[in-house]
Amino acid sequence: TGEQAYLDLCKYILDSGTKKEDRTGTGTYSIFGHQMRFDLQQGFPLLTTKKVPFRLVASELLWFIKGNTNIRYLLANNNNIWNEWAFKKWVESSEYSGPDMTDFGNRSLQDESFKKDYDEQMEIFKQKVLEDDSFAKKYGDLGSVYGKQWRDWKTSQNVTIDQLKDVIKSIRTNPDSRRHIVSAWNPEDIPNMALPPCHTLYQFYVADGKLSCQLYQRSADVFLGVPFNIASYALLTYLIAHECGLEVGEFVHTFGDTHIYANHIEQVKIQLERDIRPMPKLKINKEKDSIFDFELNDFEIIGYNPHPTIKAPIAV
Ligand code: DHF
Ligand code: TMP
Repeated sequence: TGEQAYLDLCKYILDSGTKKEDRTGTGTYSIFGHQMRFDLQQGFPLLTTKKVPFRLVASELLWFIKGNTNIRYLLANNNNIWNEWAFKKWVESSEYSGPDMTDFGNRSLQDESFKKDYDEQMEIFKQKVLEDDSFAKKYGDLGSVYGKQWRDWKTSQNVTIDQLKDVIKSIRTNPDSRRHIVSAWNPEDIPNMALPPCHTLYQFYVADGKLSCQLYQRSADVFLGVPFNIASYALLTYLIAHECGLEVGEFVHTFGDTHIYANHIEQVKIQLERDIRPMPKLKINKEKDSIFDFELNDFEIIGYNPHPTIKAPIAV
């Protein structure tokens, strides 16, 4: 369990994963179906064998919780993790007239002079999203992604469902229920999303006064995405437990296609050589109750002393 389970998964994929091509053209080593457990009573599961930027995890989660789907919010919080997927829509649109950005993810890794153009266009794009309201509305938005499905799921009868509010209510009023579920996977809305949801569905469970959460993640970039996903769902569980007057239980992380990208292998090997350090603790502002009122400075990570950052390119 815990961080060791993460390292064991990495090692298992390196040793036994099947070489498999993927949508991004990068290539992966992959296994299908896996589960890890994190006991949240032991501390906050922010990996220590590399530095995971909690600030980015937390601002992304707040963005989901607010039902926001526009990268403007993330950019305003100096969070760049979703830029490529909005940028892609922009450079593929008829309004874009700069240098050709086809396959920018792969080309920027192979071609220095292209990378210069790409970085420049990305900077211009970010500024426009931050400064130009109508541009941001059109090109900063990732479509019906997580925030939309969590807070504002539209039924075919045009009724709005606030899954997050509803699940909190059901945890409070009917803790033994086996139906505490939030789904981001809305089949009819998938074509309207910049990326179909990777963290697809989650369920809560209450026993002995403790709140546990299980996530089904259909597709998992084990080196870059998964450390964020673990911390994000752990934080969500802490916040909902806090609001519902419960202790935290476990985070159970269940995976579909679980892969390490071919261009992350060396990074993973470095990480595997490092020793695990004590888990940090999360402190949350006790003056706030509702998950919908939290801001970034209501959270504090204490005792986090990770090994250094390990950089890796993200597959777009
Ligand atoms: N695509 C792919 N191929 N993998 C992903 O993990 C992924 N995740 C997305 C969107 N698309 C994706 C959203 N989440 C990073 C982490 C999570 C994330 C997106 C990006 C990331 O690049 N993390 C870097 C640091 C980033 C920074 O400091 O700005 C890391 O080293 O953890
Ligand atoms: P896919 O849609 O072709 O599965 O590509 C999505 C990639 O992004 C895949 O490598 C999984 C990764 N990913 C995560 O691991 N975690 C995340 O939170 C997100 C958004 C994506």
